[in-house]
Amino acid sequence: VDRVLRGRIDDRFSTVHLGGLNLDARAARGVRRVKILGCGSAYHTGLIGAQLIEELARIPADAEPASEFRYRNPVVDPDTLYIAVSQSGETYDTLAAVQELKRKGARVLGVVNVVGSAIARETDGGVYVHAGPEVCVVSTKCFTNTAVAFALLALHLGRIRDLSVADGKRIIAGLRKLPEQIAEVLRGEEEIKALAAEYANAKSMMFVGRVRGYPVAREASLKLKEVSYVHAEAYPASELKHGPLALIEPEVPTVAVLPDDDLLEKNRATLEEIKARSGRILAVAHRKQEKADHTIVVPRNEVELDPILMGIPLQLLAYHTALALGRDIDKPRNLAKSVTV
Ligand code: F1P
Repeated sequence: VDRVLRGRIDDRFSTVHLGGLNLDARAARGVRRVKILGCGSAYHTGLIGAQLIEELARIPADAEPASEFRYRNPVVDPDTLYIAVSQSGETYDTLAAVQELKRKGARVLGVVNVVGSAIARETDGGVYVHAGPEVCVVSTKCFTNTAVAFALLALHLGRIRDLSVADGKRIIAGLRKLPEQIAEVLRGEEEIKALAAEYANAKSMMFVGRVRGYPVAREASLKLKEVSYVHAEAYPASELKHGPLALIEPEVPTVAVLPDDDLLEKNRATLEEIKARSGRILAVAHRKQEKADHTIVVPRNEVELDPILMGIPLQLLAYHTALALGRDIDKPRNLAKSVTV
């Protein structure tokens, strides 16, 4: 995270320097909508990015799997800013979506880790994520850094539009705190290892979150599947009652992501619904949750930045679940570093 922040923040004016963005203030003011495209973890960081852009820059934004977008003859709108997200910069579905957009005359930016990769070359500009060349098959560091890159981009767009200096300062202070807070979460590894041993034999795992917690729940579910091969599902918390509650039983524990934001009470009601069906609950929250069987407590930051920090203990949970089950985490089955077909 230090690397993605380095040299990019101007504290005096609470602004951000994103050298390769290629989007001047006039163009940034003309953006009416943002559409983010990526696959797998990259799509999930896109969901976080879309929320950050809506919250900090007040531009309507959403994310879609690039692998769907490319096949549906999308309407391409000149006032929409398209953003392609990719760790490797080579994922074929994402590249194909970018090429389709370029053919239709769209402006496309990249949020990419690998410098000079195909997606970095094809896009009009963008933000490098600087997660380092040593990233593994399964996105972890890159996931976190991409989310931080989106926070920088959202802050940048927000300050050009109508984000106040005070809010800019608040977000910048939050970003600066992240490296130490991440270190603090990592210091809790032994506790997470013990929890992983406890939950590793689950028949299936449910992951839920509401708004800021939802992309985190999706990513945690994917991470668990990718490295441990434990079946997992992720739902927006309010969707539980529209069907998936039927799956809740003691052998199907739920991981609930509950930031201390204005939705906490609603999220607690979800825990009650799960408990009423004898479901076990592992909460990730800013304070101990009485309804949960276990809580992993993460440090507080600015609410907009919660998804960045809350994902990290769940990456560790997936990692230790995989180890507890004897999986080879460096060579997860059926997975390549970049999916180029
Ligand atoms: C996209 C992705 C990764 C996933 C795996 C397969 O890669 O879906 O999120 O962990 O490596 O590919 P990328 O476009 O971010 O390189």
